Amino acid sequence: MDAFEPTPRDQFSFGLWTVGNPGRDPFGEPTRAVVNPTRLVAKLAECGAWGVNLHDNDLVPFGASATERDQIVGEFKAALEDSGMVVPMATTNLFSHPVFKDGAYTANDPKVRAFALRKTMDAIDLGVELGAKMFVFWGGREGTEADACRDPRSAVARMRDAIDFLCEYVKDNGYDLRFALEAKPNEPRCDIYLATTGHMLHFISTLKNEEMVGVNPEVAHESMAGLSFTHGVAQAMEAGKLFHIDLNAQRIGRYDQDLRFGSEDTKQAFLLVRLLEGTGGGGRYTGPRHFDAHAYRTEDEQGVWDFARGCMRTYKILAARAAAFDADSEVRALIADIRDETLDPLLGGGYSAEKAAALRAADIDIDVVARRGLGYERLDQIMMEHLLGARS
Ligand code: DIG
Ligand code: MN
Ligand code: MN
Repeated sequence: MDAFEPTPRDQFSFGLWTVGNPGRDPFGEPTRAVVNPTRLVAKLAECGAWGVNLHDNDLVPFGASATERDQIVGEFKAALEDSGMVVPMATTNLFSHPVFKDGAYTANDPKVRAFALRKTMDAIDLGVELGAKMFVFWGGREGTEADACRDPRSAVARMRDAIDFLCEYVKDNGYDLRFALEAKPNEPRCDIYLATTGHMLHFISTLKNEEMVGVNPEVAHESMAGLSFTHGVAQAMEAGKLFHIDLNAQRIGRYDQDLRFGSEDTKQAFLLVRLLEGTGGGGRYTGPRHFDAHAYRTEDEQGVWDFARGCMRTYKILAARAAAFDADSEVRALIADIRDETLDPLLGGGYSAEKAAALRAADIDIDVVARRGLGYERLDQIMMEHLLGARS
């Protein structure tokens, strides 16, 4: 087995909707047959994945009877048992059925908001039954085309009411479950509320049970907003709120492409993996490495498994490159912290009048500092050479 062969220890996971994507797009019909969830589980295990995630209706068709639901869930549990796969995360489809055309939790019609809560409670029950410890909320329809349709402040308030209610539902049932909120700026709506991970981090601070709630940033979504995904993930990690992550690839300025991980902006994928793996010295992300992506529409089923293997393999190759980069003595010298025994004590640990006076009295020759070269060209060139395999 080569060094980049995935193992369950890597905690790679895929949604049923990713490897089960039949290749439909807004301009064309499916190019692949629908694959049964039990086969998806077996094939993912064969590829070396650890976990499989699902929306409620990826497994239990909308409107299925209780008997049908129990039979389907029973078969799925058996497939999990046979394959050794786990279900780390579950979520609710609040975007496919036409009833959600004006949103779910933020819809103007209380009947829609009530139905969305009921559907989510059922999906939470299903996720817990399958062993999920994380529940993702992606508000794909929580947005507008005709912006005058509601006061955007009421949308935020309705979202807060829904998440507060569902946190209490989890507590009332004694479930070991946390929530991860996933942002996206647009598509399928012209504008989606709570558009970026930054918006979500503030929103979480306004919740009654904020300790239960974190974020699930997605590469493609922050990139669609023109933002640095790595910086958004870093802020979430620094706040202790990176509860889950959706890995894929995206070309800037395009619709949500959900491409194979690392297949577009390799430099940013490298910097992201370096951050998550902590090879640069910071804390390591310990949650699932979830690929919310799907194969090109051109692919047959074999191509889907090539896609899945490619996501995991690229992640492991980048992790190895990041470890080599941060072990490189020239890199360590270039990014070593600059120490100043006089100024360092003044810069952390809060304010005091003494510190203010000392800052005013400090001898800082800003012209000398301004002339100092930082060596970042050399640093970035070394990184590129590690990435391109010209330096190890
Ligand atoms: C889209 O990026 C969303 C849905 O696929 C799902 O609800 C969520 C979970 O990763 N991501
Ligand atoms: Mn996406
Ligand atoms: Mn996603």
